[in-house]
Amino acid sequence: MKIIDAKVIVCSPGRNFVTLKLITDQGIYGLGDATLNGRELAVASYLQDHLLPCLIGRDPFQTEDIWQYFYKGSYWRRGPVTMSAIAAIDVALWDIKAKSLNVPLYQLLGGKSREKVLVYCHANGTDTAHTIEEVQKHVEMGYQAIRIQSGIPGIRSAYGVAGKGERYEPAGRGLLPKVTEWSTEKYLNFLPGLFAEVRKAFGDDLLLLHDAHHRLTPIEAARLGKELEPFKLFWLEDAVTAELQEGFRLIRKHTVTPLAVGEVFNSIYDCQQLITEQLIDYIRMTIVHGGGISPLLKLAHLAELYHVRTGFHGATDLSPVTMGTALHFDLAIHNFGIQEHMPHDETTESVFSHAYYFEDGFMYPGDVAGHGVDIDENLAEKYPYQPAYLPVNRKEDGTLFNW
Ligand code: EZ4
Ligand code: CO
Repeated sequence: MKIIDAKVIVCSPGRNFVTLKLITDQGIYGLGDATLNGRELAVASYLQDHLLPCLIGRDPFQTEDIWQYFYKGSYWRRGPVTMSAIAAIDVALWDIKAKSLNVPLYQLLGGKSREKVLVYCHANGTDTAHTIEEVQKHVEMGYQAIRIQSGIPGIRSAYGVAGKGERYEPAGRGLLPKVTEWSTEKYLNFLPGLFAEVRKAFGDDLLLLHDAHHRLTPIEAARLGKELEPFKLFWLEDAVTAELQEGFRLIRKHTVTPLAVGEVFNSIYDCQQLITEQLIDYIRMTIVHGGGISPLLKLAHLAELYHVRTGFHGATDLSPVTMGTALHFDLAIHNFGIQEHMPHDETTESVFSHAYYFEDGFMYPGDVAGHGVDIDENLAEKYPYQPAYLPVNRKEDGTLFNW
């Protein structure tokens, strides 16, 4: 079998996505996601101009050699643009392999280690009362694990919160990023009270998560982790920025609140110390930004040795192709923890058909051959790329801060 053609499809059905289609001489094709929020065209060019010409004529079953060819062979390693491009190729190749063998992708990754995939959703409100309403809504939908974010008194805009009645979407359309506002002091003073109210309203069984979105220093995160201990979080996510992996040692010394990190990581070397020193509990680096299935399998197996479980990123800027692929991965690996599920809007769903589905708090990848996600290219053409960016964040005095 040979790859004879490759196409990069950039579209914006509700939000921007970059999708790679690899076509073989036997009529079988595979799809991969190459979406990097706010940097979509850079990845599209990296694929189109630099990688795809080298793929024509290759045997799609050689997933490992092709991965190494683009990783080691480029000389310039790592980085989100490079790794998202390689991921798209890798996922499309695994899709082709599974389709050719006529098996669902999870069969190639170890087979079923479980029957269904535990997912968490997002409940976000403008204040405590609204957040509790949103939690209630998601409990009624069957979710057993819920990430909780809320507006903070005295701050104009908080991370992860939509306007009342609107859907939360991280990227905003337009040529300039939106600017949000931040105060660590107000946040730290508010958050424990929010979780106290949520626990009081919903009891102990509901799994609760929270994303601090890289906004704290290690000692601030230690304080927050300690103050949240009575409310037994499933995890505290992205407590600090993680370029400095040993920052997590300090948090760990002070709190037993479980820690998750990694949605911006793109290499196993971004988290090898976090894993081998057991400084975290969940690793969030996911298939699209981490270079694909091939390296993520290595990461999951390394993490398994150190009691670290997976909790893959699954926001709307990861396309349905990544969601479907992640669900096969989650079903197969032994040290799966939880999967983020932020449903795509109807326009996205109309362009990407998929075999995966949600039922009673769990997701299922479906049993069709491959990863089970397809794209309607004619419909995709009706939604051309539109510039859109993640926000930037400033403290109340104007200092640029982590978003
Ligand atoms: O920052 O999707 O856990 N989810 C998140 C998201 C991400 C955006 C950007 O990739 O933190 O809001
Ligand atoms: Co996050």
